[in-house]
Amino acid sequence: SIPEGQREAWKKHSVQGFTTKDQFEDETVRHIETTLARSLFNCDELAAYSGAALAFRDRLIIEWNKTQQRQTFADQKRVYYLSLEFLMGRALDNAMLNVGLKDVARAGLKDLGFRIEDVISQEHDAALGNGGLGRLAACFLDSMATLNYPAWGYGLRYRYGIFKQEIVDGYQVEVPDYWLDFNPWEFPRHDITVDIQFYGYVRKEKDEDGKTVTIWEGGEIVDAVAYDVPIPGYGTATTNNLRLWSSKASKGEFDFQKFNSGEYEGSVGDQQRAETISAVLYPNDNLERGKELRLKQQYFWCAASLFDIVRRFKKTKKPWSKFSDMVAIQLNDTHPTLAIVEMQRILVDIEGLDWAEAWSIVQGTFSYANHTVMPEALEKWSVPLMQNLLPRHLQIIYEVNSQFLQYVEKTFPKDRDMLRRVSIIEESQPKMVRMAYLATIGSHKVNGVAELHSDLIKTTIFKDFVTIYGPDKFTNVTNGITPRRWLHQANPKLSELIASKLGGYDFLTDLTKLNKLEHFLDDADFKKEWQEIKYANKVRLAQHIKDTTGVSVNPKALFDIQVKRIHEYKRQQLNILGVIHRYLTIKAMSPEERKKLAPRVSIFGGKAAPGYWMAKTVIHLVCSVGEVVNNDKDIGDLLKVIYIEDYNVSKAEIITPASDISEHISTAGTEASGTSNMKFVLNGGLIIGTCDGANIEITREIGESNIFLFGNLAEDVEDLRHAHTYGDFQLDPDLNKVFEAIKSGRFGDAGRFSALCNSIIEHGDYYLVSDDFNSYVKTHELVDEAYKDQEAWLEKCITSVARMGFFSSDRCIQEYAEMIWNVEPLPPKE
Ligand code: RUG
Repeated sequence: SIPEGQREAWKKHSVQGFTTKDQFEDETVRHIETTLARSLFNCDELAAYSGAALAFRDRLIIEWNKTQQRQTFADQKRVYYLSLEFLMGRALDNAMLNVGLKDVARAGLKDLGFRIEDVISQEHDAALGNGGLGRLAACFLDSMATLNYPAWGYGLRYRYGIFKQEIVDGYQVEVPDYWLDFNPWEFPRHDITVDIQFYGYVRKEKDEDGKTVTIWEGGEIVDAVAYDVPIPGYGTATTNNLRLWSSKASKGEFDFQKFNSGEYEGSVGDQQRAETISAVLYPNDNLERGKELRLKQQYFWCAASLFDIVRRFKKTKKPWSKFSDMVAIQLNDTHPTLAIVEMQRILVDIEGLDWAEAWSIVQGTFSYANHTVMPEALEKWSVPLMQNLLPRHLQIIYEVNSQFLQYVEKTFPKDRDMLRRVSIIEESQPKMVRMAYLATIGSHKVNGVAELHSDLIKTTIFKDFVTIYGPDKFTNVTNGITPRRWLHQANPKLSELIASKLGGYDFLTDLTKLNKLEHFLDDADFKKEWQEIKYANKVRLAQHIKDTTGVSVNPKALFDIQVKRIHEYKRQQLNILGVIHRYLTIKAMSPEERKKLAPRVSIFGGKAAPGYWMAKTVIHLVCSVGEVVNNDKDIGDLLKVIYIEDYNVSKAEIITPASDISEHISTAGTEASGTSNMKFVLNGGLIIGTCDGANIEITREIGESNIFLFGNLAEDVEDLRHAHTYGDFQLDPDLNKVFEAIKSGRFGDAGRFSALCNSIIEHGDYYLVSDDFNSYVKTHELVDEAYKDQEAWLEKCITSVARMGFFSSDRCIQEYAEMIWNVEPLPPKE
């Protein structure tokens, strides 16, 4: 550090960061002219964005520095949130709002000749995630900073985030998303580099004291380089850190001999191989593929993060017995489970602790959030693969398993089959490591992400573990969303209207304050303004649809939206089959009957995993139906079917505020929570949904009369599937008519949809589309009816928003902090 004598001079020059419009303009222009080397003659919107972003980045980094210093000096426990995905979206708007300088920036940009909205929209989304899991991590970062928790996120700095989706001739086409061209939000930390080892072999030897030590050596080394992203809290100076690791060939790895002997390509090849580790995000949501590179990514990131965390702890000079008093590590799903094994390796092999002491530190430190019970999404890694890539880790896993099974054997001697059921190693061909079991055994708490889901994990995948550990190890933390991004940023006018009624923006940090909105249900002016805002949001979305698809939709129509990853369990197929049913019904109606109908726009959006053929077929069916319906003169505005290309966070900010109704219609028991359901309701849209995930708690909070529920319950699903398997399956007659229309070629070549239709008609209808079809269609009729009474509809919307306080991610983080992490906030000094 700087010597005492020079500190005064240093402080005098210390950067303060802008607060006024003039200062903002100074900073922005300075960055445009010097950092970007542009002038007022060639400053376009992108340059204006870059200048403004750099000005805000400077501001954030000042607070970031102070926060990090404060957290280092405080003798206090910290949280580390390990997630393979952080779906952050855009940062500039969020930074402006969180530091409270958006109006300053708006005025400053206007002075400089720009509209703030145009500038903000230049930013490329940071799309390092697939869907709900990654977005949850982003909301949690926002809440942890806002609530002043000393917390860091750890992830991977993918060179390519989730692919960009183009719809070409009604088919999804994937285009790589190279997002790092210009990213002002990250700070490379070339001085923070960790050597990560792969492959090699394990041997034992005696140390000087005659103690046997295990040594892992040989193999290859790859460097992990840290990139830091500041995370500003809302209305607080706390600015936390998200550290993302990027892979690079280790200096020792670059083969100079090869290079000097003219094998330039070979030596560059090694370099490229190392860089591949953090090159791409696997584009699968709720689907695991078991690829070696993915396992490499997981270990690379866990090992680098653990090294960093341990190094930071060691600086405190505290004994290891204090580790879990100072460090909480949260695993976002099983992807970071290797961190548990790596921690045990560090403590035993490197720090020389005995096994039992080390293991109790590990268990005290880690906690694991489960996000799915679906078998295809539960991670398992092949034993031979792990043996080759991480030989020492596999030994540790076997040792953990052996001790665990001994305990089970002793405690439940009568249940022999239990050993097979709970073993971390599945005795299959090849043998597999069950990561969810390893994560459960290595953690002190395991939570599900909505009540139903947390109950389900206890009765299905972790049933035996509840018997073994008792029920207290398992808990629930229902997911939430940050109201800063999902109300204030996405829907500024609604946020302003609410603030005008509640006397300020306190609801943004205490969302339960929204309940006061119920006092205004009789306030005609307020309701009128509310309605006008919803209409303006629909006009904005209609414009986006026009610009991107060429289709004009009537903003007065009922906007019915389903946007999320495309997956059979989420049942976009049920939605589009319902749309076809609606189309056929309208076609058969008399002009008189048609007059009574509320016009509809059915809007879909979402990406399919590139290898998920059935999901891609669903997209194609939606587009094909749209092609026919949208061009049917007979139908006009009564029905339009839209596919919004490349659904991502910034599009969600436009789409979410514009719904009248949104669809959350997964087969009961399959969607762990869902979070877009919360976003839509918070923005004054109603929802149609199954009794699944967080829909159940949303119903409890907002009241049954404010939600359109339908379909079979989770408890009936297994019996229905069983019945289907044994031939007890009757296709719903209305659904049959829909299939007949598809088969007749009405929506193009029927052959393209036959596998999709047959998955329902002939192959057991695993997702119960037929069983739920009638109830789905009937419930949509209720929606139509309800929408006719605009006054009553509006009341439902306002009442629902008023009752959404529970679903703030601030509430989640407080629950995690108190129940699981045992960590206290560290607010900045006034
Ligand atoms: O599918 C779940 C969503 O229901 C949930 O809301 C979200 C956040 O908890 O996580 C999603 N998820 C689950 N994404 N991947 C998985 C399994 O790895």
